[in-house]
Parts: sequence; structure tokens; C-alpha cells
Amino acid sequence: MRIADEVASALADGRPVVALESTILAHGLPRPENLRVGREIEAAVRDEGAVPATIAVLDGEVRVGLDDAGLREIAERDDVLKLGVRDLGPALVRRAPGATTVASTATIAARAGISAFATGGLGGVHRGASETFDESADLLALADAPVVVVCAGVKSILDVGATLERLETLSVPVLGFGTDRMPGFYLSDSGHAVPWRVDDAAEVAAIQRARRDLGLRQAVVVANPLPEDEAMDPALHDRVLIDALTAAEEEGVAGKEATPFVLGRFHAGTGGESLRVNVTLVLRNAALAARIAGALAG
Ligand code: PSU
Ligand code: MN
Repeated sequence: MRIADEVASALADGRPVVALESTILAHGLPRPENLRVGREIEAAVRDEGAVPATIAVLDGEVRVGLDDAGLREIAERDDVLKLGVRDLGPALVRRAPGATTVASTATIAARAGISAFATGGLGGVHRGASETFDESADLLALADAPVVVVCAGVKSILDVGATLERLETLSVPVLGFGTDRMPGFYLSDSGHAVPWRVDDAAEVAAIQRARRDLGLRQAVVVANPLPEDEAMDPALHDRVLIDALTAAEEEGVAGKEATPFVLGRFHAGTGGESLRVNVTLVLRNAALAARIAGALAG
């Protein structure tokens, strides 16, 4: 694991650092916007006074903190793999370039001593999982990665209710930020309630400190909704979702290809609307994670 100098010195000084995942760049957003968005996410973290640490695997090393050349490789190379926790070992030995998911980013961030992490939407239980067994490795990883994860809920392509049940089973706290509704990623409200509402970054930090004092190892999920006027039109969302899930089934898409496939269909089928919404929510999450990191450091 190689921690970038800027990240290492911030951690050593107790200054705020925010971990960022790279799968959203390599496999969740289309080119060429992905590189621009990767830079904007880092800038959003800096604007709130924290140091960004985008995590990925390059040249046979886990990198915590990428320079611009590293970001460019992740965004532009054709051979970047999607790396869950189980893929890290083989990718390092083969020196294969790879982007880390929520699961592997949270795991590495915790190992590196980073306390806050921002993403778009968490992985979770896929629709139809009772037959396919497709549940994102994000969920189990969050059960043993003591970081605060800021997201816009779980991706709305998933079974949100089942995902909330699994998070309960795994003892992962879910805090609605300024809301008692679970956000729905592209949508402001998934139709489900969250167990706890919080209203500011200081309270999230206090909760994480209290948990740390108890030695609790689960991640804390902070679910940050988009304001309704920035979210996707629910009718458009539902129409494209049905098309995307039908196409995935017809084409036999499974395993780690499933999520990138469905997100790609969204970007193609909404005339750029899903891209706009995805970028908006991830920038908001990055800024909030930076404020929480600041509150944790202070
Ligand atoms: N959030 C986004 N876009 C993404 C992802 C999250 O806005 O592409 C990625 C994350 O890396 C997450 C992964 O861990 O999708 C989930 O994939 P799977 O369902 O295969 O576990
Ligand atoms: Mn899966």
C-alpha cells in the first residue's frame, strides 16, 4: 500500500482526509466526463478543507491518493479492472490496473487510518436476489470497516428494502442526513424510512467517536439525499430502469458486470440526465464527507 505524501502528512498531523473510490470513475461514468468528474470530486473535498485520497491499484501497488496522471490512467485506460476486496491479491500480483469499489475502498481506507469516505450510491441487494443470490460485497465489507461512508443511499437499481434489512442484520448504522427518509440515489426518497436522522456534521462525528470508544468496527452510513429539484424525474427513472433490467436479463449480464451495465443503460437512456444527477450527488457527498472529516479531526 502506498500512501501519497500529501495524504500521509495530513494523517500524521491529524488533518481531515476523505477517501474516494475509483470504480465510479472507471466503470460508473462514461468517458470523457469521468476524468473531469474525478478532478471535480477531489476539488469539492479540497474546497471544504480536507485532503482527497482517491484509491486504486496501479503498477502492482494499492495507491491511497492519486496524482493527476494516476486519475487519468483510471479514467482513460481500457484495461482497468473492477476490484472488489477479493480481487486485490490477484490484481497486485499480476500488476493489473484496477479501480476499487465501495467494499475495497472502505477496507483500504480503514487500514490506512482514514475516517471518512465519499461515494455515489452503495451497492446492495439486487432485485431478484432471492434467485440469483446477487448481493453486493459492499454490505459485508461495511460490517468491518470503521469509516463514515457518505452516499446518496443505495443505488435505485437495487432492492432498497432488502438492502436496509441486510444492513440491519450486519449492524451497520444508517443515518439520514437532514431527513428521516432513505434517499434513492437518483431519487430523493426511496420510499423507505431510515432508522436515525442527523442534522449536522458535528453530530455524525460525535456518533462515530462514541462508536470508536466502544470499539465498534462497522462503517457508519450517512445517507445524503438530493434536493427534490435536483433529483431525476421519477417517471423517467422507472421507465429506464425497467428497460435496463430487462436488457440485463435478456443479455445474461451477471456478477460484477451487472451494476456497470445497468448504470450504462441509464446514461444512454436518459439523454444525459442520469449523468447530471450522478455527478451532482457525488459532489455533494464529497463536500459533506469533507465537513464530517473536519468535525472528526477537530
Ligand atoms: N456509486 C456510483 N457509481 C458506481 C458505484 C457506486 O454512483 O459505479 C460502484 C461502487 O464502486 C460500488 C459498486 O461499490 O458500484 C457496486 O458494484 P456491485 O453491485 O457489483 O457490488
Ligand atoms: Mn453482484
